[in-house]
Amino acid sequence: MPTVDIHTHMYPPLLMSLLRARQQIPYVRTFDARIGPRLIILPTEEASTSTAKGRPIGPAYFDISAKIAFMDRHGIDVSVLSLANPWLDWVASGEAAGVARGVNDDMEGMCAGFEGRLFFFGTLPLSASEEAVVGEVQRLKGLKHCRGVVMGTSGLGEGLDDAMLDALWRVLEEEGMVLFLHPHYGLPDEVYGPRKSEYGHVLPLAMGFPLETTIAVTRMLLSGVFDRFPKLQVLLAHSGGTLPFLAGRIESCIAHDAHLMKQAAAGGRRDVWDVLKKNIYLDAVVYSQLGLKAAIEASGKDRLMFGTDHPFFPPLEEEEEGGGEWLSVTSNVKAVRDAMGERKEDVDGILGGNAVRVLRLGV
Ligand code: 5CU
Repeated sequence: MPTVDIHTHMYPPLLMSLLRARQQIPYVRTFDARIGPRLIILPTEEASTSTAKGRPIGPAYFDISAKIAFMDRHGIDVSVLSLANPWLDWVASGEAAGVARGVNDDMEGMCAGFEGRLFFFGTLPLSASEEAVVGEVQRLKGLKHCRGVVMGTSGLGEGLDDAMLDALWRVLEEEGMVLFLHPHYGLPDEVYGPRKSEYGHVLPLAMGFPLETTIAVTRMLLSGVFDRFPKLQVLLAHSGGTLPFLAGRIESCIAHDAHLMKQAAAGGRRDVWDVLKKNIYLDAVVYSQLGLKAAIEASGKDRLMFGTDHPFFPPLEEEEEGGGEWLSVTSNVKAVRDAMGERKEDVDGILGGNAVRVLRLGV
């Protein structure tokens, strides 16, 4: 059974040239030639006055041969690439459709160069018209290596419980395209407190990202997206944030809300457990067997898929970045093996078999 990485990012050539030309977040810039170019993407990063703000950006972010070398080094047979955050959320409305086409064609070209090893989730021009968004999903469906779409939690600007997104949910459902939902914006800066700058990226990445995803998908659930589109398939980054752990609490809060229960009685509301088992796939990017076991309990072992989050979380030691194994990869593989124990078939399923089946990677 092949090992498949379904959570692995790139900024293809067109996007890199746009990021290098920008003055505002997101952008790529060299503040100090001795430390090289930096990628500034997170809202929390811009406030820093350091010339080492953001993160170093090297070929792993944009050069497909670096991706293949990384895959070979870690025994990854197949990768499903996605544009990294913040996708095209920042692109002006009038340009978004063209940029999305360019980025998606770049992705398709990279995949075609490594037949059988690379597939991708396409990117949507969410700041453009509904027609452009729907049209790009339909166009992506016709690209040989595209297996779904990636997007963040802001939707059209008002989050994923926005009824204006129904046209998108509808076309994704109709075309059988998986939606890979990934965080970017985190939580408001104030929650991290006055000493946040002493803790690097830990609070926004370890807490902000997963909570953002949890809130976004809970809003989809509360607004009835999964009732209106019962076949919509959503792959949640980072094992669903905290959704598996908090699902019981979400249901309990709904059961104690008279207004929501009245609506539910009238409209045949599906509960979170049903949605988790029929509409939600979870990646296995959670770095511990405890989190994985919660994900398996919530959605089932057949709905969990291995990922690395490459090229984010490189080793701190430079020589390992070049030639050794990445802790961020080995800890995820170990978590899968620890969680499934002797059940080799289940280990193989999570490491690759589920992705091959769900994303049709064998054809
Ligand atoms: O390290 C980071 O900032 C990130 C990021 O922005 N996106 C991601 O997918 N992982 C880590």
